[in-house]
Amino acid sequence: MTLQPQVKYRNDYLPTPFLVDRVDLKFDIEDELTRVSSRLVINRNEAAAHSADLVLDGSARLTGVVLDGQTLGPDRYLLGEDTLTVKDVPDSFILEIETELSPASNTSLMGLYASNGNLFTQCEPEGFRKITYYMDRPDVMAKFTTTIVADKVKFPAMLSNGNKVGEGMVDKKRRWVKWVDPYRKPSYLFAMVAGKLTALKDKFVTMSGRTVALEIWTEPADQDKVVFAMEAVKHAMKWDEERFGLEYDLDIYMIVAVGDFNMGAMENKGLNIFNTKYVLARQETATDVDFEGVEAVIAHEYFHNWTGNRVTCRDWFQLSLKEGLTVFRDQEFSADMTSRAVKRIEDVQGLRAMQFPEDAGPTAHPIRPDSYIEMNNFYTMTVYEKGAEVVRMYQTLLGRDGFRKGMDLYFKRHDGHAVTCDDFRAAMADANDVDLEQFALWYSQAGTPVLDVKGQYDAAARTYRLDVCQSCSSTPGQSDKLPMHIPLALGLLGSDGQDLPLKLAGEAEAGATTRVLDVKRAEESFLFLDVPSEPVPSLLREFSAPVRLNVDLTDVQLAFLMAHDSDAFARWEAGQMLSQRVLRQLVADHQAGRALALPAHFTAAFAAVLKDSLADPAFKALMLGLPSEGEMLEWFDAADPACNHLVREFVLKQLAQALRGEWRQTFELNQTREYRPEDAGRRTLKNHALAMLSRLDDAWPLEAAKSQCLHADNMSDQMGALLALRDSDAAERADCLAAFADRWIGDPLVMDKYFALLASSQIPSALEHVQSALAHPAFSIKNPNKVYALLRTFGRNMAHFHAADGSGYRFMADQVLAVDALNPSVASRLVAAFNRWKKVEPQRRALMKAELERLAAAKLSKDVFEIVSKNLEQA
Ligand code: B3K
Ligand code: ZN
Repeated sequence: MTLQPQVKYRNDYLPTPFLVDRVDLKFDIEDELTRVSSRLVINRNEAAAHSADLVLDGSARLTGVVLDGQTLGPDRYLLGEDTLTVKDVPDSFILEIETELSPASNTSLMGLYASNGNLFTQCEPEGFRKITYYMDRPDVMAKFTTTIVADKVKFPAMLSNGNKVGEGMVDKKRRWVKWVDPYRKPSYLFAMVAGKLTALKDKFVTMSGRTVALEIWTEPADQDKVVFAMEAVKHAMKWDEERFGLEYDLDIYMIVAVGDFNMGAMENKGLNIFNTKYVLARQETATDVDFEGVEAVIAHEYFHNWTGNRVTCRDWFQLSLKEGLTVFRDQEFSADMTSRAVKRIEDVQGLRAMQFPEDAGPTAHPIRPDSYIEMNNFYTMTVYEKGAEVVRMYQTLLGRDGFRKGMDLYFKRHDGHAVTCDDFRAAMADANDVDLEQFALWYSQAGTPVLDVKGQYDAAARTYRLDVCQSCSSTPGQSDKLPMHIPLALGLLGSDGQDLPLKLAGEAEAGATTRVLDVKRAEESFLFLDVPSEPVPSLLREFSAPVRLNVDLTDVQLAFLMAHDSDAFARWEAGQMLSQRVLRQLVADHQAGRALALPAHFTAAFAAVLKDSLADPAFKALMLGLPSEGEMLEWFDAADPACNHLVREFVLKQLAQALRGEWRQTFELNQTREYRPEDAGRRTLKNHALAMLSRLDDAWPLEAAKSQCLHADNMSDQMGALLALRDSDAAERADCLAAFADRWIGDPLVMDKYFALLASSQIPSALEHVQSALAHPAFSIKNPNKVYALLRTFGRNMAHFHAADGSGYRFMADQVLAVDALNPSVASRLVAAFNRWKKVEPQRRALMKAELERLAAAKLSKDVFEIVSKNLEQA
C-alpha cells in the first residue's frame, strides 16, 4: 500500500448539503452485463451549509448523466476514483444516472454479484456505491422503487424491497417486475435479487389483524430445508409483538438464501438476504447448535425492521445503536425460546472468548468508535456483543418495564429518522426520569473494566461489608479511564446454601435476595445488615455487566457456590473460577519443571456435577466445560500456547480417567432412541461424555464413536462422534472422516463442517491436512463459508496456528494475501488471527511480528491494511 488510506472521524459529522426524496431504479439484466438506471429527485438541505456542487459516492462504470432532462457533457461533472461531482446544480432537480456492472466478476460480494448464476446485492455499509452513484450514507433516507427486467426463464424470481406493484412482458423473452417500498430508507437497506429460485410460502396475521405474506426463497434443491426457518420467522414476529408491541409493516416479508455471502445475513427492508448457513436446516444436515443459530439470526434480521430500519443510524459510528440493541433483542428471544440460563452462559462464553481479547488488543475500540479507515472492519464483537451487554445494562438498571418505557419513547421520538446512540440513552433516561450521564462512558471508553471485590464479615455487628474497586487498563489512544456506572447484581448465601434476604445500611427492612448495586466510583463500599453468619457472596449474577471480576473466595467457597447458588450463571461462573485457578497453577508448575497433579477437590467438584441427576443436561454440559485455550491466552503476559494446550489436555485426561465410570454412565443414560429436537441438551451432554472418554487409552469409546458416526440419524450425533475422534491417531478417525466427506460431498454446508474438523484437529499433521484441503474439490477460496471453516478455524487452533517453528503463521499470512486479492472483508477477518501477537512469549511474538511486517510490505486492501497497521503501531 503506497498511499495511506484516509481516516474518517466521528467528530467530523456534517449533514449533507442535498437530500434525496425519491429513487427510481431500473436493473436491466443481460448475460454478462447489468445496466442500472437511477432517477433521483434531489432537493437542497436547508439545514446544511450551502454547496454549489453535488458530490455523490460511487465507483461503478458510468455511462450517462442527465440533469433535468439534459445530458451532461464531461465539462459539467468530475469523475473521481470514488466520487462523481456534478457542478453548479439548482436547488431542486432530477438527476438520471446510468451505470454498467459485471456481477459475475465481482468477487468482493459487495454491491451486485453473482452466486451460482443468480444475482444478489449486499449494500451495508457502502455497497450501494458499487451499483450506482449516490449519497451513500445512512442519514440520507429516500423512497425507493425498483424495476427489474430479465429473461423470464433464467430469472424467474425478481425481487426487491417493499411490495410488488406490477409485472409484465417486455417482449417474448424478457419480463419486468416493479417493486415499491413505501418507507423511507437509507441506501444500505436496498436489495435486489434475480435468479432461478423458488419459495416456501406461508402467512402471519399480525396483532392488528393484517395478513402478511411470508416467503423463503432458495435454489430449488434446498426447499426441503426451510421449514424450520419459516417457523422461526413466525415465532419472532409474535415475540416482538408481545414483548415490545412491535408489528410488521409491509404486506410481504421475504428471506432469500445465498451460498456466497460475507457474513450471516442482511436486514434489507422487506427482503432479507441470508447466508444459507442461517436458513437451511434439517436434522440430517444441521446440528442442534445450527438450529439455534438459524432461529437466532432469523429473529435478529426480523427485529432489525424496527431497530435499524424504521429507526436507523445517523452515521456508521452509531452502528451499535442498531446492532447492540438488535443482538440484545435476539438474545432475549432465544432465551424465551430455549433455556434462559443456558443462553446467558453461552453468550458470556462468546463474549469472553472473542470480545474480551478484542478489547484488550490493538484494534480495541469503544462500542461507538471515534474513527475508522474501513467501516467493514467495525462489524465487531465489540459493537455487536459488548453493545448488547450495554443495552442489557439499561434493562438491569431500569427493570423490564422501565426498559420497555424507554423503547416506546425511542420509537415515538425517532420513527422514520436516522439517530445516534445518545438519542437512545436520552429516551431511556427521560422515560424513566433517571440520570444516565455517567452511563455514557460505556459508549466512549474501550477496554474491559475490572472489578476487584473483597468481602468482610463482622460477627459482633452481624454486618457484611463489600469493598468494590473498579479499574480499566489503557487501550490504543485512551490511557486515562474514568470510573463507569456498573450495575453489580449480587446475592448472599447463608451456610445452608439458601439466599439471604438483603438489607443494606439505611434500609428499614430486608427485601429481595438479589440486588443490583450501582457501582459508580473508583472505590466503593456496601454494608449489609442483620447477616446471621458469614455468607458466601454470589457476585455479578446473570453477568450483570461486561467486566472482569476478581474476588477473594476460597476453593471451598467456590465449590459451595457451584453446588448451591440459585443463580445459574453464578453457579457456572464459580466453576469457571475454580478451573481457572487450577489451570493457572498447573501452567506455573509446568513452567517451573514441577510434575503436574490435579487437586482432589477439583475432581470432586466435577464428580458432584456429573452425579447431579436433577440438573438440565445442557446446563450440566456447560458446568463440565473448561475455559478455552483462547481464553487461557488472555491470563498471561507472555503466554505459551503450547504449554496452555498441554496443561488443559492434561486436566481433561485426568478428569476422564478419575471419573471414567461417571462419564460412561452419562454417555449411556443420555442415549436418545429416535431424533426429537427437544433432546438437544441430552445429545450435547452425551457427546461431551463421549469426547472425554475418547481421551482414555481404551478402545471402546473410539468404536462407539465410529458406530455413532456411521449410524446416527442426525447431524448433532455425527458431529459429536467426529469431534470425539478428531484428535485421535487411531484408524477410526481417518475412516470416519473419509466416510463423512464421501457421504456429504454434495452438501456445501456439511462440507464446511468437514473442513472445520480438519482445521481444528490437534493431530501432528493438522497443517498438512489443511494445506491439502485447499485443493479439495469442495473447497473454494472465493466462498466465504469455506474460508471461515478452513482458514479462520485454523487461526483459532492454538496448538497449530502457534506452532513453534512459525509454520502456522506463515501459512496464515499467505492465505490472507490470497483472499485479500479477491475479497477484502473476508481477508480482514482472517488477519485478526494475529491480533494477540503481543500476548505470546518472545519467540513466537517475533515470528508473528515478522509475518505482520511481511503483510505490511505487500499490496493490501484498506481493510487488511487497517488491521495490520494497528497491530504494528503498538510495537
Ligand atoms: N447488518 C448486517 C451486517 C452487515 C455487515 C457488513 N459488512 C447484518 C446484521 O447485523 O444483522
Ligand atoms: Zn444486525
